[in-house]
Amino acid sequence: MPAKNDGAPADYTEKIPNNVSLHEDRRLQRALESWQPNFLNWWQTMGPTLPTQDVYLRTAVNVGRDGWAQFGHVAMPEYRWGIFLAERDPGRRVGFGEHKGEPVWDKVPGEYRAELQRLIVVQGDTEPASVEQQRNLGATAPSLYDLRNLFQVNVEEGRHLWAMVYLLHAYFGREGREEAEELLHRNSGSLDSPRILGAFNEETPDWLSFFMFTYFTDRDGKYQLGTLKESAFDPLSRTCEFMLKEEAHHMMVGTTGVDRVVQRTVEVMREHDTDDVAGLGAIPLPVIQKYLNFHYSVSLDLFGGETSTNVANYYTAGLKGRWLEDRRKDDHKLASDSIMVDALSEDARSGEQSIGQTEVSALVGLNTDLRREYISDCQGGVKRWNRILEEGGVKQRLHLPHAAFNRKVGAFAGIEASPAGEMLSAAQWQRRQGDWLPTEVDKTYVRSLMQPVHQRGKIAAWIAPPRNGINGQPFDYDYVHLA
Ligand code: BYC
Repeated sequence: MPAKNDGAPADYTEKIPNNVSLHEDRRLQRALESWQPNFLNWWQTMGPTLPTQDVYLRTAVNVGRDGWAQFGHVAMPEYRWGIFLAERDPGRRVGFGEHKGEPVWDKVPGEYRAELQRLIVVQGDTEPASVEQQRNLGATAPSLYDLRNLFQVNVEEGRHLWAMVYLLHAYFGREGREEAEELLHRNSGSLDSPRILGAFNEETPDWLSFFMFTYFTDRDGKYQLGTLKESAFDPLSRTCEFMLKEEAHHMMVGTTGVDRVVQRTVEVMREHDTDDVAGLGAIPLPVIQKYLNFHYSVSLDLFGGETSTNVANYYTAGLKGRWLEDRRKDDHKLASDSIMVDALSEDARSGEQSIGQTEVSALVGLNTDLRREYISDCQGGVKRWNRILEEGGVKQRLHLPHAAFNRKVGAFAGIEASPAGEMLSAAQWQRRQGDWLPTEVDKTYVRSLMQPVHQRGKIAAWIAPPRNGINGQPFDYDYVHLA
């Protein structure tokens, strides 16, 4: 039996801080305590490489409305990674699918075991993957403020791994424990045992990539967690609800990170009255656009195919809902609804393909529904960055590329398309992709700017300082003490 997760206050005297009354289930506690050294070993070997004494970090200590986290300087290996589920709503009922209206589940129903385990493993796999992708960034941080934010994101992704491992250990028996081990064995970019989803095997070699990743890829996390928060499996729902709280900071890091890069580029463009800021220590707008194109398109892939029977089954079973399910004005079952999804159409006579749409049942189109929510959220970022350009008196604008651009998953995986959405031949794509995706020259230039600024109150020349510090501290606070 899993621990009684009744939203008890966090117990910090235990080896594994938790609010799931872990001490009441000795077997589970022992199992997690034997996973803990493996996690710490993974953190030491695959986590941040820059040696530090301590970092000004937020640690989750409770789930209540007031004061869920505390801030202080912490030696990272001693960070208190804990297990926290949002408070239980005793009257909660399933909000969608064929079990709509029934009480939510405290245990895993046998018939959905495999699917639930799969969803939890995929979610869990992304968390340590991102830490691995970002492990070398500390060496080139543009300021101590940014360095601290990187480490905050990293330790919280580590906690999110704990969140999924808790579910696997508590509810999925031996198989769950084996999957928890596997989460530490697969590695981002590994040829033998890569991470499960494509975007998590890409490199994050520089800070522009990091900000784009936290804007676009962490935002997929927000949307996927939002759908799992709707789950009829209540422990998963409550886990994701609390993870979303932490996720908000990761979004902030990405949004304001790109803001500050754009801001600095505008300043240098104006100062020197030129668009060509490459020699002047800032990142040219076309390079920012190419990084945006890359991170956005690989993140679109994370939503799976435009049509998916997997997602239809997840929904009908009550395992994975829609974004803001309870605000949708329909029957929450969708058995007779339909949706238009992106598709390749084929001309009946010529056989020629073109980018179009097709009508499918709403259930199989749920990946599209979620991807659309995500896309409209991403438009908010672009709008905000364009406001910075406009206020800076610069005429160029940033854009989200077409959904068919650079896709490896779904309806457009087999074709090439420009950011404007025109279909291209393989030869045209080969010739032009360097105009749209970062080239070796672009990446080398961006990397050349990545000189560490590890002095208090100082910042690299390619990025503007933040408007605010962390937790009311000033920008020149001693956020990190290096070793
Ligand atoms: N790469 O039916 P389909 C985060 C597989 S990010 C490789 O279209 P489905 C975070 C798929 O598994 C959020 N394989 O897809 C962010 C399936 O395989 P099987 C992570 C892919 O199942 C930053 C097959 O292709 N959480 O938290 O409807 C930092 C057919 O696919 C990919 C989740 O994703 C891909 N991109 O939906 C830190 C939530 N896409 O089953 C953290 C859990 C699909 O036939 N996962 N495939 O062997 C899910 O809900 C779904 O598995 C997916 C795909 C949305 C990923």
